[in-house]
Amino acid sequence: MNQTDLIQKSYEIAKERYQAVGVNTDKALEDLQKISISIHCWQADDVTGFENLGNLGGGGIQATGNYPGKARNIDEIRQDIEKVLTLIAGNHRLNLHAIYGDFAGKVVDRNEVDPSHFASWMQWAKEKGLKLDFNSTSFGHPKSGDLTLSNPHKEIRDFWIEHTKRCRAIAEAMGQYQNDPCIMNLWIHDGMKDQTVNRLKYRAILEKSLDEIFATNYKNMKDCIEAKLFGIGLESYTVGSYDFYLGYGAKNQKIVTLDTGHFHLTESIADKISSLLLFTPEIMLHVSRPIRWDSDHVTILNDDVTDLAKEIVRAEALNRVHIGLDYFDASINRLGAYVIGIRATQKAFLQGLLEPISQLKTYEENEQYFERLALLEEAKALPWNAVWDMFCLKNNIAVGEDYIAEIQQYEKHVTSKR
Ligand code: RNT
Ligand code: ZN
Repeated sequence: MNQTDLIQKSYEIAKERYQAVGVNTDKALEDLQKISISIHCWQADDVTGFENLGNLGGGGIQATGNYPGKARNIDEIRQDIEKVLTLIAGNHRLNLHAIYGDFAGKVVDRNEVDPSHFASWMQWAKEKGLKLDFNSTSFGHPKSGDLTLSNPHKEIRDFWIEHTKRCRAIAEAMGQYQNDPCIMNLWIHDGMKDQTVNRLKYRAILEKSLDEIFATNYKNMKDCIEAKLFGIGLESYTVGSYDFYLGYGAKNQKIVTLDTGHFHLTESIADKISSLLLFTPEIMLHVSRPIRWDSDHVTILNDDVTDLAKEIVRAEALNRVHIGLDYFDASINRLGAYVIGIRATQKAFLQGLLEPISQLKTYEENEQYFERLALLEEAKALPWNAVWDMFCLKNNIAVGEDYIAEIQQYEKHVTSKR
């Protein structure tokens, strides 16, 4: 039997099996098709960007590994993303950082960025059917230090306030151009290495800086704010902690970004969804994978990600949750890393869409907790992979592990020559 026939046959069997538990696989496929993932541009080049400011120094973030072939300029990053798009199904978004502007060889400091530096991105994205999202960049700059928006020195703080305000204006221009809100994420690394005595002071400064940044109302962009547990070299105190941003977001109706790599390892990110849905307007996700101290390994299909996806589907919140990826692994083929992470995230959502939710909810309402647990257990092993293969087949993209060979070819002909 050829591959297509095999997939179709398996799908028909899976479809019947799912019908027995009240799940419509055709509907799940339709719903999966509508889920957009915001693909982070920074996996392509280890979060380097295209500024012409010389060697910046200044920390805040770090990719590890030196696998050959990283994108060195805008043309290469676009070429790589285009290749990735041929290996995944669905309509997606591209998430840009401010350091990825089209600066055309000019020196443009962070407090000088404006929408014109992103005009070519907007055009390119439109041609490729991608929508854009955006991020301010406060790391990797001589003025980054340990404190940016929470810096007591007005001059440094104002520099970053100006940068972030400009980024919001850029996001607004993107949203207007693409006729769809651009989601702008704000993450800063601010913190201290050792015991911090006046913890309130820096948080109060950050609150004031944010108020100033958000004073302008825009129609075509949405703000989100991202917390972190700690940064390397800033282990004792993180100004923008989860409590801080949760409070700020609830009070000021801003979207809180949940980066799955930014919490204590035993903390359930899935369980945060239903609380955020009650108190903040929407949710932004950075789907990642924490390993010990590193929060940025390639996303894979693990319980954390499937629990998260299931929770969102169970809460019927797909229209209020923006799904983005955030990892940067420089130790393996970078395009391969994209495809693994995007496919894993889609598989997690497919599993969520294929859950026998109405039966599970009925059991719960009737306090039939044995039945609920039993069905949850059985549902884990239902043939979701046959539905996944059908998704790939219908979208005319590589099925199963077939994409490995395609990435190898691209590496042979393109990235290995860089
Ligand atoms: C860092 C945050 C942040 C960055 C990107 C590059 O810990 O997760 O989202 O990864 O902005
Ligand atoms: Zn993140």
